[in-house]
Amino acid sequence: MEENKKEVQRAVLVGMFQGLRNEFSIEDSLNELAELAFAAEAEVADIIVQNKSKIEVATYIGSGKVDEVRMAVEDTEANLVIFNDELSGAQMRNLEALIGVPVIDRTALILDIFALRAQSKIARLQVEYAQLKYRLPRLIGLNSNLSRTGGGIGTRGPGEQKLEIDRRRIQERLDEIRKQIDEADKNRMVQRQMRAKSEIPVVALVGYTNSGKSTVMNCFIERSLEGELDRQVFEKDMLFATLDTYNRRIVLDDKKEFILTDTVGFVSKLPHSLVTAFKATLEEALNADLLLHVVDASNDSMHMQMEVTADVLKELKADTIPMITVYNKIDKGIRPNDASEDAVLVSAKTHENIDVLVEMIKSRIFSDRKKVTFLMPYAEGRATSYICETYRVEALEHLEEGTKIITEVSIADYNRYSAFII
Ligand SMILES: Nc1nc2c(ncn2[C@@H]2O[C@H](COP(=O)(O)OP(=O)(O)OP(=O)(O)O)[C@@H](O)[C@H]2O)c(=O)[nH]1
Ligand SMILES: [Mg+2]
Repeated sequence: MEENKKEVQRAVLVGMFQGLRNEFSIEDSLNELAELAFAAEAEVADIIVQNKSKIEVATYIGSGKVDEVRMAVEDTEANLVIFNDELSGAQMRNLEALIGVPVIDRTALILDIFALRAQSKIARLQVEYAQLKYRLPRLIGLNSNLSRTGGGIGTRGPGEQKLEIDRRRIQERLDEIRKQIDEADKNRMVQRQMRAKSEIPVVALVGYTNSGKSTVMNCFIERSLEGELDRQVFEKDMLFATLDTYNRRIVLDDKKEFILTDTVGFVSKLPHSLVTAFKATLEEALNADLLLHVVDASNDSMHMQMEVTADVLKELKADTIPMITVYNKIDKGIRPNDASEDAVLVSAKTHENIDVLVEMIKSRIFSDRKKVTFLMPYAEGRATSYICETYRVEALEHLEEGTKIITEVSIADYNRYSAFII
């Protein structure tokens, strides 16, 4: 991966203005693209915008704009063009022929950053899977004279040498990775079931990349009674600092405990293949009892970022999990107006209001437990096994009339099975 990396990549960014979406202006969108390029270790040489709603089938942008891009590339001695929207293989090939340097799109760029950052075996497999899925339908579009196998954005990552192997081999590799990912999923499932058994609630941090999820996580680790201080997670001012899911046991001052999960951040136009590939690790978050949606309150694009996060959560079917909106970075002076009782303004940096957040979490994950003694008739086998699997059973006895179970259950289950309470 390293050998050809010395050459600095200088990129011309190209965006098409297609009307306002999510209050996200083309400028904001291209600024974010510039940050993504920076995260992939490229310099931005120039930015070109096309104000047009119609997409050219062959080249995405109009022919005049293609000329403009080509001249910008020549003027700035750029060696890469990055489009803000997804291109087809044919569009890439046509554009490369006209412009003379490799052309990639936002999706390839994001995949590349993930490839650079992926550390764990599972994250690397997931990224490779997403990259191959992205490349498969674009194979025909690749220009052999502008060889992409030499390194650089769009070609890096665990799968880079495999770029030009044929479809069948790619498909075989996809199946192989799928198997390994499924295997890892199984292990995770077992762990999760063990946790469910032990009845420790799970709280997951979700949100836009760079919003401060890992920093919030570290706040909690510092406060945890049973110190796992040595197990702080990586926080950094860069996009996609976290690619793996991290679980930490947090013990609050009243000895109540929960599992806190840190997850990969989201970004606008997050490639679908990545969402699918990361679904398994994200599912960890999806199974949480409570989500903490961390928002960077100091960011101009805060509302758009919140919307993107909401959309991804919806796609992952996690939008029904109770959620607290954590407006972070208020030390920077911006305090959003959100009077909802599910919102809190904090600074993970100065720890301001973290105690308020702790109380909110407590009231949501520990409030609805009720100690109860059931006498479950033997005809209610399914309900009995549900209770035994879901909760920690303190005592269980088989009597003549049924199974006597002493446990603590949620209010919902308390009401649902109230007929069997003795
Ligand atoms: N001023 C200020 N900076 C913060 C605060 N919380 C986090 N940061 C900074 O924001 C940057 C991103 O923080 P992370 O915790 O890595 O963000 P993340 O959401 O985990 O990001 P990804 O893992 O990339 O999705 C770091 O430079 C943090 O130091 C805060 O409350 N105030
Ligand atoms: Mg992080």
